[in-house]
Amino acid sequence: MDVPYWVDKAVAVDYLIRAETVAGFSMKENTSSSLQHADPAVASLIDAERERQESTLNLIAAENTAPAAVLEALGSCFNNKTAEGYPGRRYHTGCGVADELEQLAVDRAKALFGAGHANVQPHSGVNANLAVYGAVLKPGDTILSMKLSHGGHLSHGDAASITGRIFQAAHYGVSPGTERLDYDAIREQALRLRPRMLVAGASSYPRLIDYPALRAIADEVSAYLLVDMAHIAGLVAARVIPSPVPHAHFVTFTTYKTLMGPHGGVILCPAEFARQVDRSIFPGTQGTPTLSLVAAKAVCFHRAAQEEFRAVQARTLKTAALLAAELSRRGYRPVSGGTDNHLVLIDLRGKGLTGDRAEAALEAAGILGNRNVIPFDPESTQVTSGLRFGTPGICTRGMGEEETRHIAGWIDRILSRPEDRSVQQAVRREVRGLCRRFPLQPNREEVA
Ligand code: DSN
Repeated sequence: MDVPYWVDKAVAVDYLIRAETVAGFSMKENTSSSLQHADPAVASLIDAERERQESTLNLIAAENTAPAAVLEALGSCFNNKTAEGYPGRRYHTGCGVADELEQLAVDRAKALFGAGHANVQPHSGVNANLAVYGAVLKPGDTILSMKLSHGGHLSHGDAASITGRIFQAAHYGVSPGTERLDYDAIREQALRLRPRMLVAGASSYPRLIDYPALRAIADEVSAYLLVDMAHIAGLVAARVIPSPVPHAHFVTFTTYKTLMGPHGGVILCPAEFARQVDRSIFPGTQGTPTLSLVAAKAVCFHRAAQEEFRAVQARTLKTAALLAAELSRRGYRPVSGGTDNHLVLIDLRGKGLTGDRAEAALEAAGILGNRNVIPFDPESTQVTSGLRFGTPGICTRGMGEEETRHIAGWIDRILSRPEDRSVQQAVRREVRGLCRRFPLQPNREEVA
């Protein structure tokens, strides 16, 4: 079987395995005949990506599968509308329906999270964060946030991000002993640095965050509190973990992770900050909103208010804790000892492995996690000592505790002999079998 030039080594193994096993796995034709006619190259890549998603186990903590209703809204004729401004205050004609749509999305976001105001226009989480900074900070102001290497995010003032150039960024981390946030230490730092904004939220912190404690610190130093809840927004919407909304001045999030929606961002705040936030998005940092994305966000919020969604989020929490426990009893150390949310961060050093090797070996077997630095990691961000897993993707397709136990066993089989192609191929076949039992399709046909 020919392997295209763009396929990297790990995926190439997958191609070879597919050549042997594809007979038992039917690839679906998902693209419409109009796309296949207009652009067969793109149509075939979309079909290949669909097949990849169908036949692999997605344990990437930042990913999920959006239902068909979300994808349909995303591909709708709202794409064709330009609508600078806000409902009732546009700079283009023909915006009556667009106004209704955006207001619906705003109202749903406010109701879902109990917020005074919602801006649903950010194209991404980074854009949402930039706009919050722009709403109340001046260049050169100090922000205090979680450091990237301990689980924070680039857009929280990391040196590699423009946010680190615009603002004086200082960072707090986790304690070496507990690998958890130390609120006394954060308070001491805040008292010393007097930041204008305290930023919380993380991409690889497996524990709950104490929002009332952070708000008390922010109030003590007259700082704003921004919580970026991108990873956990679905869990918060389902009320299976505490919400930052009652405690923070600003809350930002993306809609595509635990929330199961489209790729985009949202800002929540009390009504008193509505004008500043809205002006900071448009005209401050963005032009016209992507209305098809706003439509997909509206669908996502509607779905997140339903009982089925809550059940998936509750199962996500349960399976993440189980995955941590199952890996732990096989000798893989979960950072901080376990998890309170959807993700598990594994320290591989006890197994003599690095994140890059482990990630590649698992991918060859169709199990997708990602290499990730752990707190105080001696390795570079390319190599890393850690692997990050999340259970949103498998729970969305209906898997639960029994499947999570199987998956933990497969991870161990692979990582015990990471260079062994025959083990990878054997597990790959079993992974395909499990994926066939839990197709993505039923999720895509669920309620809108
Ligand atoms: N923030 C990145 C992550 O957590 O993987 C992308 O969403």
